[in-house]
Amino acid sequence: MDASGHHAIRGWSRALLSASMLCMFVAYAMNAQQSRPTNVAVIKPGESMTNIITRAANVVPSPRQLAWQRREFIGFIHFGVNTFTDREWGDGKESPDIFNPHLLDARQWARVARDAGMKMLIVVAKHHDGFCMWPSKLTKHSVKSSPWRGGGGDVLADLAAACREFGIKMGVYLSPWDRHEPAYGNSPVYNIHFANQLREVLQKYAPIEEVWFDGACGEGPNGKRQEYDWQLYYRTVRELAPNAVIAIMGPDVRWVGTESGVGRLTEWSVLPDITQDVASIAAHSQQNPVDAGFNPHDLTQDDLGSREKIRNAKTLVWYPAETNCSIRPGWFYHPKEDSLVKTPQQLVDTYFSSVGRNGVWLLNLAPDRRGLIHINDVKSLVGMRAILDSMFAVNFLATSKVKGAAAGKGREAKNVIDTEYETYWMPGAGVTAPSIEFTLAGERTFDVLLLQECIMVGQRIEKFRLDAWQDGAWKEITRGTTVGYKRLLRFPAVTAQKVRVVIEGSRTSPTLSAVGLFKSP
Ligand code: FUL
Repeated sequence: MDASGHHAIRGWSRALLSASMLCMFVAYAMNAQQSRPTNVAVIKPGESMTNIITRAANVVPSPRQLAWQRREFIGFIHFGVNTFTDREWGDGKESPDIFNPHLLDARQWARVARDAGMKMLIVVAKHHDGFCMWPSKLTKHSVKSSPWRGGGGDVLADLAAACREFGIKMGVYLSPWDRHEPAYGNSPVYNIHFANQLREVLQKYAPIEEVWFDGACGEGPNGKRQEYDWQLYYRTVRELAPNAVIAIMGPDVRWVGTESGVGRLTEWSVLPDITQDVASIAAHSQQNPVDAGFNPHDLTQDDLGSREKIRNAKTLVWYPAETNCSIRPGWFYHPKEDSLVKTPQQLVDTYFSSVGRNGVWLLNLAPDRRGLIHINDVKSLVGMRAILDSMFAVNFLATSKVKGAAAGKGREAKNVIDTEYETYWMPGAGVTAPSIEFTLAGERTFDVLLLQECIMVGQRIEKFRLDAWQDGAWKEITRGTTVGYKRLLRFPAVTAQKVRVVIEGSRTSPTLSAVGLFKSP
């Protein structure tokens, strides 16, 4: 994405197989798919719409995608030479002398993140300016050449230790676009250089759980354009950080399409034609089937995964949304933005528009020139956490009587109010419009609805509503379309003792892992 928030799609390559090769491998791929649920499905030419929809309903996240989704809320750290030049994009000519965060305390970053509820911090190890936050052996342009700690500092090492201490995971952002590196633009040479940088980072600061690749790609110093070898980068990540999701310009996690922290009201995690390389899906069916044929394209439209969109798909892939935004207007720290930090209420709203819309929320923090997260940002995060903790403290359904026809043992309606995500309610086979009813312990006033599908089974719900029993009749309170991993809806407060969730449409028998009703403070 460039500074104006527009995704740079220059340089995205499309690997398309010839039609004949495609047909040759389809049969093989289909068999490979049938053995166990995977995060990719191949559609046979001429397959019926009903079949395609059933296939879509059975695509599931890979284990690493599932672990990532369950983190829900993660943080970004934008910190580097731009912090000292008051810029958003450096040009690579910055002197390392300017980098001196004399009070840098990565423990403060990790503590603030942990206390806010974040489960991971993704640190910018190298931004477009090429200045490395770790003492890379592959360039002099790093913390090693700076006055900070006499050249002995290492931001990544400090953060890795702090994340371990505070029980959160670590991810890295490494910009392929490098405005300092002379080899940039000399494609084969730079690709090896970049893969080796990745290698350094993934080995030295293991375990890394997310690798964030941005699409920006500018001119090299020799005026030549750099062709990125994504396949080499992916192989390097898979080899050294097998649990890491590769995000944005990668096959595991998709950019939601804006930088406002607002996901779609209808957010499908199963998308058509993210990869078209059917042959490689077959060849890699036991491992990373999506990687080799990964085909990044513009995914910013409103509708990415409806029936209409997948009607002509060749492949279907689990490709969930990461919803990013910054706590300040910029990604990097600027003193003039100290008064422009999002308020606790704005952060709560963003929680609803990201996590509450089937996304993982990636919130950026920008440590200042001292190397600390500014007090204004800390206060907003603490305020947000207090609101969310009080809002979700009591689920009024936890003590309710639950009624809903179930597929059988282990799929009972009461599973939606235990606290296990793994247990779920599922109506009988072929029932795509069931409802589930709750009789609360007494009359309660609530204004937040939570729904969760069990995505280990797939994403299926297309349309639902919440009704409350009032004055002798069911009254509609709110409604929505997709659910996915988590859906949160707010509405004007309602008082009732009996409610029901009506699923009005689903791709096949739906599941619900959790249903909750809460009251905002
Ligand atoms: C973009 C970059 O160009 C911005 O500077 C920032 O790092 C953002 C998260 O990604 O593509």
